This record gives sequence, structure tokens and C-alpha cells, in this order.
Amino acid sequence: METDLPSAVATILRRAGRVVVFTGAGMSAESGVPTFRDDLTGLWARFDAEQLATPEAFHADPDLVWGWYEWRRARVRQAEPNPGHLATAEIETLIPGSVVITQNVDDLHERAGSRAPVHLHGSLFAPRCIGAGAHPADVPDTDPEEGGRLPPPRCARCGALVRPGVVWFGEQLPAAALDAAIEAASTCDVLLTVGTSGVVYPAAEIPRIARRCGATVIQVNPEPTPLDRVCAVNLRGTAAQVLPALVEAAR
Ligand code: BV8
Repeated sequence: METDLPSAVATILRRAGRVVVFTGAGMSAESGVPTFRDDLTGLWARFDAEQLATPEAFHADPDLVWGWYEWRRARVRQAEPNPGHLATAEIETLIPGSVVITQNVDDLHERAGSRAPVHLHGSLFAPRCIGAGAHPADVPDTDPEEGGRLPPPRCARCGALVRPGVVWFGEQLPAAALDAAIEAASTCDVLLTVGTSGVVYPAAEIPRIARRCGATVIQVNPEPTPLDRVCAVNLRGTAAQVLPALVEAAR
């Protein structure tokens, strides 16, 4: 589908020295990875993600929560980066010094060629134990068809339960990632916010910080979000349609 971009957007991007691409779950939707607002299915249908993505849920029912994350990790392993991920990596090549900041816990930006995406909410691929040492854990891949309760493994070094390497609601974001994201947002010329509902904090502050520091904020989302009023331009389209058109225009 031809995406007609306001010509001003092409000029804004072409003149940008430093670009931040800030992404949410909508970035991976066209890779077949459900967004955070999508209804859960199967065993987890009676929950919403915000209930399961908490330390309390894991301690109350480790097998339910670990099974959910392993099923999501298996789904991501089966997914492929979409043209939006590839265009994002292309922006890093076209405009050196650009930074990808993601709220997503999948590895699709990396697999599309993005060099060092900043993961504000951790990763499905970095499980660790809940012991004092937070030891990284090697976890065998599971079959996505299984999709059920699964007892979390025990740490090979200290015997504590292994947990997903993500940031749950009520947990602090990794300080280094948050600092890097704030630094990038404070010093960029353009921030593209792609596929996020902009409701989870402090990540949702990132586009607002960029705007306060004088950057031009451009949103890519088929739906309106609370970020609309922060943006100079709201492109009502999907990541896989709009981002490749943006890159073409910026060449
Ligand atoms: C914390 C990992 C300190 C786990 C996630 C104010 C300040 C600070 C904190 C708070 C605050 N107010 C409230 C809080 C608490 C809380 C919070 O923000 N709650 C919300 C619900 C109000 N924040 C926290 O707890 C954070 N920690 O602040 O620590 C602290 C400590 C104790 C007490 C207080 C404070 C930690 C938050 C991290 C949670 N972990 N993920 C996992 O993945 O399981 S968050 C999770 O939801 C995602 O990672 C993502 O970041 C977030 C939002 O999802 P989105 O990415 O935006 O996706 P969503 O589905 O919502 O929307 C998709 C969008 O894409 C839609 O707009 C749709 O239109 C669009 N779309 C769809 N298809 C496409 C598309 N766009 C483009 N193309 C398409 N094809």
C-alpha cells in the first residue's frame, strides 16, 4: 500500500542529525506478536497482561506466569522481523548516531540489524534467578504449541527459582537503560514514536522529554494515543507500511 507522507516529514528526517526511534508492542504486531493490549488467549484468557506481568503473580503462581513467558518467547522465536524493524535498522545506517529505544521484550530489532537497541523493559531472552546473585540462566527452548503451565527451572548456581528477564509492573527499570534513553531523547533532533499506547511510565516520558528538549516528535500509529498532543506529526498507519516509506523519503 502506497503511503502518502506529508512532504515536510521527508525534509525533517533528511535534515536530522540525531534520530531516536522509540518503539512499543505495535512495532512487532505485523510480525505476528500480539500487542500488550490484545486480549490474551488460551490458558491466560481470563487475565489481562498487567495482572500477569507482576512479581506478585509470579510468586502466587510461578508455573502459570513462567508458562506464559515461555509461550511468548517461543512465539517470538517463530516470528520474523517485519519491514518496520528493517526500516528502523536502515535509519541507523542512513543517520549515524541514531538510537533505538524499545519497550518490547522481543529480539526482533536485533534480528533486523539494529546494533544496540535500549531495552527499557528487559528481554524474554535474559532469564535470571531470583537469588541474591540474579544469576543468568540457560533455559532450553520450549515448543510454542504446548502453551500451558510450566514450572520455572532452578538456578544451576544457587538453586533459586529462575524468572523472566523482563521488568514487571511495580519494578524499577534498569538504571543504565533508562539513563541511556533519557540522554538520547534529550539530545535528538527527531524522535519517531512507533506502535505504543504511551500509557506505561516512566517509558511514556521519553517522547515528552524529547519534545521538551526541542526535538520534533513524529508518531506512527493507526490509532490516536495520549502522545498525539506531544507530536508535531501523527502518521495514521502501521509500522510495516509507514517506516519503509519514511526511509525512502529520507534517502
Ligand atoms: C516503575 C515487560 C518505579 C513485561 C512491561 C508514574 C511514574 C512511574 C510509574 C508509574 C506511574 N504511574 C503508574 C506507574 C506504575 C506502572 C505504570 O506505568 N502503570 C500503567 C499501567 C499506568 N509503571 C511501572 O510499574 C514501571 N515501574 O515505574 O518503577 C515504581 C516502583 C514501584 C511503584 C511505583 C513506581 C514498570 C513498567 C514496566 C512494565 N513492563 N513490559 C512484559 O512484557 O510482560 S510494560 C508493557 O506494556 C510493554 O513493555 C509496554 O511497555 C507497555 C505498553 O505497551 P505498548 O508497547 O504501548 O503496547 P500496547 O499494546 O499498550 O499498545 C500497542 C500500540 O500499538 C497501540 O497504540 C496500537 O494502536 C498500536 N499498534 C497496533 N498495531 C500496530 C500499531 N502501531 C503500529 N503498527 C502496527 N501494526
